[in-house]
Amino acid sequence: MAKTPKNPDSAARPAGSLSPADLAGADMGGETPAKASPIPADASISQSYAEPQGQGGETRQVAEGDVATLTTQQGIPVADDQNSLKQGARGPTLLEDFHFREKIFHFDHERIPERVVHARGYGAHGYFELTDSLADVSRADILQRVGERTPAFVRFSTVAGSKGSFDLARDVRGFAVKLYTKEGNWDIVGNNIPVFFIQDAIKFPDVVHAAKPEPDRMFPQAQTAHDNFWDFISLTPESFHMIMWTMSDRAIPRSYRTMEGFGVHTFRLIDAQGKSTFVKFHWKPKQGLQSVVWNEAVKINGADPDFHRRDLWDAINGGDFPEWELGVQLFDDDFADSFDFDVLDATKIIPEELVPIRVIGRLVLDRVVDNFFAETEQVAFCTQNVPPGIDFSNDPLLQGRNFSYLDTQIKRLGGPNFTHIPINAPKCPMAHFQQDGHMAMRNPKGRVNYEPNSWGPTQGGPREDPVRGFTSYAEQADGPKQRVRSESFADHYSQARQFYMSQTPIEQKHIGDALVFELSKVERPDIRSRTVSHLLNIDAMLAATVANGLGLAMPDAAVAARKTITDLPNSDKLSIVKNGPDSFKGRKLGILVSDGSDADLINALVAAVDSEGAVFEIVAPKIGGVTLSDGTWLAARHKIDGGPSVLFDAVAVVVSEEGAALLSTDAAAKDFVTDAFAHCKFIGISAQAQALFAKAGIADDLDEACLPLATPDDATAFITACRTLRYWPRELMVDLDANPAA
Ligand code: HDE
Repeated sequence: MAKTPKNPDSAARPAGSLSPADLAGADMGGETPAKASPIPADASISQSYAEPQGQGGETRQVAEGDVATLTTQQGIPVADDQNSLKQGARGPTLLEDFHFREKIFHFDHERIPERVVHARGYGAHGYFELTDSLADVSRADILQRVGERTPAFVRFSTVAGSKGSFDLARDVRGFAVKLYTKEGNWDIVGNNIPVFFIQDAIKFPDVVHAAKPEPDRMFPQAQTAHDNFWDFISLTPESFHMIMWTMSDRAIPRSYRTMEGFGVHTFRLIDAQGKSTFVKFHWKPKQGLQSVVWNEAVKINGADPDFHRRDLWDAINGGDFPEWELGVQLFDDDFADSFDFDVLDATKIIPEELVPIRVIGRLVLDRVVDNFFAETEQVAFCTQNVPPGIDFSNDPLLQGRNFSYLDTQIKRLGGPNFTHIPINAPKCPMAHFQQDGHMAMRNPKGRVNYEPNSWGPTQGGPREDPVRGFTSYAEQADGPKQRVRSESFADHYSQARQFYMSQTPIEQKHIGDALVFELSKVERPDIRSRTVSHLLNIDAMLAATVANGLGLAMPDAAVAARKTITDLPNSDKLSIVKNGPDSFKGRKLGILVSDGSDADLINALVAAVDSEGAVFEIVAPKIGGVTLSDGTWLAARHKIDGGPSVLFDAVAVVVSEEGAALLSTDAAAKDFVTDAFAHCKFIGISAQAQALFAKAGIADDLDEACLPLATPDDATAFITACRTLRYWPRELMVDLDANPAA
């Protein structure tokens, strides 16, 4: 926008009718006048509303400065942005007021349709760096040269909730990566769970309708704990492998930074000779895997519905750039033929123990967006965006997606030119004869807009390149035209069982708890019962736990199209707990303090957190902070009511005797410690803080993960202990569901 040294319109303005220059002169430093309060303390409000523009009122002097003039979209300078044009101070508004009409018209059109699924999401920029060349199996340019970096944009999302829903829904997370390669955009539109609910894309509208709020009442929002979802699931045996994952803690991740990502489908890599190798894509977080527990998730949604957004924003802005390794599982037709399951079936994984992962690169997110709408909301991922050297398999889910994503972008972004939006535009040269349409931004010059043409190399425009161009893998396809599901897709339970068996006992408990929770929200007993009948084909103990938790008579097992294979080997890679981080780095300690807190202890804790590469936030009785034992003042980040312990990975309570007495009278302070305890967190406790735990009723239950903070030396031991993340044995002491007799 043009900068003017002085606002030309300021001379004849009434008091309270401010120009941008006035605001900048007041306190905005000339940067973002629109965000400042329109009415300064000394303005006469009544005068501002009553007096027509340019008549009476004091003249405010414009500060000399580099201030942009407010204009309309057409560039017309605006004199008054506070009052619409009226016939008389109390008269009707005039249609002639083009500034008013343009402003309201534009506001009325600010929203675009939210995504049908994955509406709530959060994106960031970064890069992909190749660490191991795949030139042996793919001709894709991005996979050739070790060390080369490719710009990337990633959008994480939940699936079922609408745009304004909360982050900690029990849900699959989208993990969509756009790689701006030199041969065009490559979108790996994946999830944090490597399998899907359905095998054929034609069932997608049904599974999504069933998961979304029920259409008559439009609730529940962002949750699957309702009749329609479980009705559909219990009639769709192929969904049960995915159900094991969504009922596990994978569906309530601690952070986007602590999730894996998966391309889900089998894709193809194609080499320069046209040879195909099957591939599955995996993103492995350097931060390790971590999730929260369900009761914690429920409370986080109230305390900070933007928990995952804030976490990513803070980490990147704090210089702690999240990173994932890109791994590939490569296999050929022989493996595919010998595998127990069909590699085209998206309800199946290929265990890493069977086809090891080859790490070929790293993805680093190092820049937040400048504008959420322009980038995160308008980014348009399309599964069909693949460069030469990558190709599709016949997975019927993938084939359906290749239609759906282009289609949905046209609806959402309003026309065929969404590739002209900067976030979607390739960063490599483009040349084609597609033209016109809504909002065309990049319009070709010259006379020729077709080919073949005979206008010669300089005027005739681009030409095909049979060598560099995208060539589909020449797969032989044959067979009758028919609507069938391949027999090789018929095993619905074996891998569900393998997943369940591969979990640690605490993770198995969480799966059982989640099923009981969800089905307890289902009103129809027959749906609950039918769901348990499928669990019997997965594991009898799990089915018994869930039936018991529901107070349900055990039904007969569901009729299975294929008998469950019960001896598939366990895979450690499927457990979160077994793949957690080995440090407290990138995680957050909440420190509850009061006036008189031990300054040496606080300083030692802060130093230990720093040297671990973690972060901390201070929680205090008042947001104004506290005065420590040595007289120094410590700023608070949260007032106790707004900083519950669910926001932190671990907590330390370092209060004075008076502070403990004061906080003992406060329900939020007691919740702070009882929740930290119930969620199996590591807790550091200063000697004086014991009184708070006693008042909260848990002093006698404190265990080995509740560490004393008696002297500054204890701080390092405490932070070292926090590396373990959670002290799971405690859960068995604090949860009714852990007691089989209950
Ligand atoms: Fe999507 N999916 N999907 N999906 N999906 C969309 O595209 C669709 C599926 C995934 O951050 C939509 O731009 C069909 C599997 C992610 O912008 C839509 C089928 C996987 C995102 C669509 C699937 C995904 C979407 C909605 C069944 C994991 C968010 C808005 C065949 C591999 C991308 C949009 C972002 C978004 C269709 C199944 C992942 C409607 C038809 C399986 C991460 O086109």
